Amino acid sequence: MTSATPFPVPLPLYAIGLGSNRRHARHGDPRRVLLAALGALEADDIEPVDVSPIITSEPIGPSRRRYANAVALVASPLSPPEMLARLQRIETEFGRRTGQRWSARTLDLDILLWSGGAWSDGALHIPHPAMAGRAFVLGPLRAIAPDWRHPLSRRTIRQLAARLIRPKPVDQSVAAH
Ligand code: A4P
Ligand code: MG
Repeated sequence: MTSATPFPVPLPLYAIGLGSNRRHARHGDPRRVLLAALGALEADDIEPVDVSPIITSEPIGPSRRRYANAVALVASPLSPPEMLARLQRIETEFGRRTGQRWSARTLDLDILLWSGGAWSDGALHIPHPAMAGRAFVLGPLRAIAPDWRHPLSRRTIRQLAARLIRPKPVDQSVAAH
């Protein structure tokens, strides 16, 4: 008798945000950095499922260089802390310099969503706390996972993206004065 289950249990899914606004000596411009990072992400225990188009975006924060951004969906049995450690190892391999927050960086890898839902410990928060306000995250994510629900707000990525780009309705009672 075998202990294998008759149906394979699906692996947890992660949405990983990728960002770069600095050239890498070997890989080249930020867009090529992201392509190389997507390759580095694949491993025995991280299976790529889908990847968004790579967009360029204006920097949010003090850095003046434009970013290349993308989102990858990967399936992996790694726990969230294990996944964070893996992403940080890849950032280091790409020459990420720690120091000033939001400084120009060769590669930034964030865990945006996890199919297990929400996770919070001192060092890691999933969903990524800033994702719902960032077009450079929601745009690429909507291209590959429009129906994924944010586990805290319960809104889909499509809804969150629409809220971000839709102009706020004018409050008529205020506008009348
Ligand atoms: N951390 C907590 N939760 C997470 C998570 N879900 N994923 C902790 C990844 N890390 C998480 O991160 C600092 C610490 O956050 C980590 O040690 C981890 O324990 P970091 O990546 O080392 O520092 P950071 O990136 O400088 O700060 P932060 O707050 O993560 O910045 P963001 O939010 O990543 O923003 N503009 C454009 N257009 N495109 C960008 O990609 N990126 C940033 C950086 C700013 N402006 C940008 C872009
Ligand atoms: Mg980060």
